[in-house]
Amino acid sequence: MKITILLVISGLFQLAGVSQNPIVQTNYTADPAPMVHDGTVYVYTSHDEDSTLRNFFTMNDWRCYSSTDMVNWTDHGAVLSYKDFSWSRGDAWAGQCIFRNGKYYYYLPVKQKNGGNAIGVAVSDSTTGPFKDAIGVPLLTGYGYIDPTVYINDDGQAYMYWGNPNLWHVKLNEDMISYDQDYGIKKEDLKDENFGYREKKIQNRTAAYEEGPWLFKRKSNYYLLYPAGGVPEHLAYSTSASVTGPWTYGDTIMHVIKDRGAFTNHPGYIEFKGKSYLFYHNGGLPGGGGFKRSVCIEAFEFNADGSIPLIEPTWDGVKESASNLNPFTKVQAETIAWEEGIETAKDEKIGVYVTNISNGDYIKVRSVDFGKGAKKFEACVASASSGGSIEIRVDNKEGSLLGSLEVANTGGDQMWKTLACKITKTKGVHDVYLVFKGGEADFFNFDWWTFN
Ligand code: FUB
Repeated sequence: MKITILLVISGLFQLAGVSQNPIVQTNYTADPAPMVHDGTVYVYTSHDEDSTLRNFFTMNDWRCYSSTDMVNWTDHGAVLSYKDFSWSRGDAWAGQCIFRNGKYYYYLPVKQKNGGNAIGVAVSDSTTGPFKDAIGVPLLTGYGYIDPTVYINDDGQAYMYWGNPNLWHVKLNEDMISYDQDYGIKKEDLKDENFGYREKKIQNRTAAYEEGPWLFKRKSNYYLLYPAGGVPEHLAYSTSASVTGPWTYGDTIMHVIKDRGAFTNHPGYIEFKGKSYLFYHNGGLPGGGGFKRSVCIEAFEFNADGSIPLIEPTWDGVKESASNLNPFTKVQAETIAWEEGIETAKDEKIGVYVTNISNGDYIKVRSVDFGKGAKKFEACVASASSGGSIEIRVDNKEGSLLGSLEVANTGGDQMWKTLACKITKTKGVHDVYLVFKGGEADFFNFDWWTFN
């Protein structure tokens, strides 16, 4: 998605350069499912296609992004498609990935070939896939079986909740690919005191609970976050002393988003480096809306009594990075705090790289720690055209020019070469802007960069 032109058309200048929400600008992303693993945050998202078909959710695959600082997100591309479930015909909706016994289990709702709802489970040896259908058949099938959330309790028992308009749960077996048939499928009684008062009463729906549950434990309380209300959805929560309820309605966490919201919302929660973060989605990117959503994040603090405050959706998003970025290792070019104009692509050999680069496009990387000083910039690039250059600037897009790397034709857009240029010695922590300059559109592909 070429964002520059669209920004001008829609007048969304406040998005450019200063904000952190939506956290991904290269794709429409929705239904965030964050997971903290080995000091890194992974956010698994569903993916609204650029072209919406039949005025409905047009969703074919799931994507993954990671960060160690909550402001720079590395794009890992699509990690699974509904086509990887041979029994599915589409609708790659909201899922969640969880780690157990050295493997990553990803629970996903899709449509079966016969049109019914189903939840599948995929497995991988790596956080970023590739994931494969773990059992070759749906894990669960039934009307309204969407939006699974999985939590492993302190005693090792895993639970999965899901559903719209009902809310069900099962106990997953230790193998994570089957469930306890004796315990069966439990259905919540959706009463106001448990899941909030629904103002707009409609058939089959009693309390405010709508869909998209997110289950976690904090201190001695279990929390269920969920979209509520009817549409447009707000976010609300319930708590319990037990993972299986009874649940007590808490309150609204986020009102219906008025400024470029979507008619859905979808919560995810993590604690990372001592801070609490709410993940959600809006329709905030240019061209965005109900079927073209974008993942956002807000940092927040629980109230002293464990209740969740009302959280404002903002364009700033996460203001403080959780740590600085080390520029002296290879940094993937698709590690981005904010960008304009570029796109990402995935190749079996090279992985994800930045592509579709034109004059004036840029990538911003936040909180880069140059320490005692950097004097050289290196980048791995491939160009089939007359090339262009990468201007290395700090603090803003027009900030001090540290140096410029000239990129000539390398013999093909997959003929990768490492090029280097000297830069003005730079110390301390800065936001880095890699600003692309050149005559032709699409002038090179960009895999990684480093300073030394
Ligand atoms: O993304 C498709 C559906 O919209 C999800 O499954 C729901 O949670 C809602 O966000």
